[in-house]
Amino acid sequence: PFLQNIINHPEFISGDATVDFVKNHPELFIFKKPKDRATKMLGFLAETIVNGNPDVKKVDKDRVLTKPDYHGFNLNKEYQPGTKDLLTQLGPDEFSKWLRNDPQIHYTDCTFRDAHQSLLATRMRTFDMMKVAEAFAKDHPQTFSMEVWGGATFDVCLRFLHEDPWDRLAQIRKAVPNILLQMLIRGSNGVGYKAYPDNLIESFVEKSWETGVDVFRIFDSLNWMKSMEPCIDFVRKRTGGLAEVSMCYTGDILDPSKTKYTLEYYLQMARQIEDSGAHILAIKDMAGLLKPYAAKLLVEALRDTVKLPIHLHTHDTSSIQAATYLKAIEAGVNVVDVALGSMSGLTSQPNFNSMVEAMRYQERHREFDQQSLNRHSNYWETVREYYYPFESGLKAGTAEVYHHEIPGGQYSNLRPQANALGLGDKWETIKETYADVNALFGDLVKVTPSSKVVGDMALYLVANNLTTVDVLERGEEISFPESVQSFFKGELGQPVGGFPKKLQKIILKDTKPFTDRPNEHLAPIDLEGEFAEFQKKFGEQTKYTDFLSHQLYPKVYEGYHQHLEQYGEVAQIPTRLFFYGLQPGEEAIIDIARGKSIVIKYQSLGPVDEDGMRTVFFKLNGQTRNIEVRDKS
Ligand code: 3PY
Ligand code: ZN
Repeated sequence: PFLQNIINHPEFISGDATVDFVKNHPELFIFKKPKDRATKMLGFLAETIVNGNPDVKKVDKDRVLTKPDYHGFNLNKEYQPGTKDLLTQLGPDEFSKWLRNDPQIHYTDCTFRDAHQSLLATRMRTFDMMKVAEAFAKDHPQTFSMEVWGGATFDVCLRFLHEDPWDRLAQIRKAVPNILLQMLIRGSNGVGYKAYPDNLIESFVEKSWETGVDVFRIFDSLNWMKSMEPCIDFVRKRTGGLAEVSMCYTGDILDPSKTKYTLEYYLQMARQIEDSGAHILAIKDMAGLLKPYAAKLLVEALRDTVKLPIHLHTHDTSSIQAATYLKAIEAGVNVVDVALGSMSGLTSQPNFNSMVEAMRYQERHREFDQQSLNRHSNYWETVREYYYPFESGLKAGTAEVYHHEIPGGQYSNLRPQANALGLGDKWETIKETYADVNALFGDLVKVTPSSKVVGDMALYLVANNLTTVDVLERGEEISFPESVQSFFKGELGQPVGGFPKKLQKIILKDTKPFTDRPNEHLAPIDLEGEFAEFQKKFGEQTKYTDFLSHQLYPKVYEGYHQHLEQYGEVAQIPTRLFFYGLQPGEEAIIDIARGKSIVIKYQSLGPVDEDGMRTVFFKLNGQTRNIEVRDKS
């Protein structure tokens, strides 16, 4: 550390250091004793006991959180071969042909990604997944894939859960060696909200495959093919995985008055997707707008138009999407996305357990052990309670979604965002304004990040008591949210049918918009050189995947890194303790490393002293340990 202190000193770096440099800087000799893992973890627990977890806005003291029941999970059986083994055997092109012709319906379980992204603001922790991942893989080897990564999970892992998303993926891969693992990637936006240099996306894709992703569900938030093409090529060239390319479904192909997103529009896009080298075609119905009879029409027409297997994704916000699946299955769809019972429905996917039952005795039925699916669902029912502060509040299906078209994954985020801005009581107006903004922007495909642009604008208008009419009449005086300006500048690409020109001028004022791929304006990153710089700054122990996290989310990564330095790894802390701390007298056993556990007992809490500090009294493996924490209340 001494040498590090010297060479990183500004005076040393600037070349101004003289022979007296060391003598003149006694502070270089002050070394902090590195804390051990257990002490760091106690620091985190003490902080949570005194000040709460800053991510939990309101604690319900009366809520009873019960322990999940593992009774019946049998880990002593062998893994049966599944789709992952088949992909290894056939390779992606042959696998794609096999899937297209396989007569039985396939299921993708989204419990570990989209379900909690859409129900619990993406807060599901690796800890809870790892308790059942192995059992799930052993109990249901006939599952087509498990969606476990990407979308918003990457950001939330680092930002709020203080976990390394790469580590989550690696752990799941280890526990699930037999079933395909799937991720959601936003094309040129990676797992972020903006365009990144192409070579960064390329490296990201390659590392994702190496760490465990098999199926890359690629989409573009404006359905712009040009923006997805590089990502498709990277999957084909850099991985042995499957490029699943999406068309995001919006509007209603059955409505004769709608002329933008018609059946012909989707068929045309599907042809382009086939030509792009996709292995699977995904219909990504992110808001749950695909009605049952529209699904029949669309899937039948797609089966006739392209030779690719078809994978259907939806959200059950309207609560009739199981009917959509039945119609799509009749029409020949190959895979449907579901979530385990207790994590399904509403803004999440349709119910896995019930879909399987609905298909029983039908030609395309695929056999699953229903008792086992229910056991897994029951596990999540108990665990879901731990996440109660993150529930969206939606209690029943709503046909309103056909009007506002808010994606399931955004719905559970927009509401807390509105609350945070003090607009909680204007929720109705916000939904209405969301629809108005969509119309004003020319009727967009709305999915991350384009949906965020519409959401930001809606919140902005409501917060400032403005309407879309005001925007058109006196937009020159309005300073629009950054995401809106960036969108109209073309930084997310080009929307279907182009930008509304008059509005674009109002928003951009004198700035000239792009008309080509925004990534083409970004210089490639010197990955090797930058990684070396990164390690200099964050330490030799950091990995290349940390570097990629930092490239995608610099500020978020810095926060994560700082938390890691201060508190060590917190992913192993059981969820109830992570969010709510321990109760006085409570004892917990925490695995801090493979085969190494510590026993922590929370004894009591001291009063606030004159400096605003409190002492938290613990026993660590039977030894008294006191931790000082500033009381922020
Ligand atoms: C995401 O991009 O996170 C989504 O889930 C889009 O539907
Ligand atoms: Zn989704």
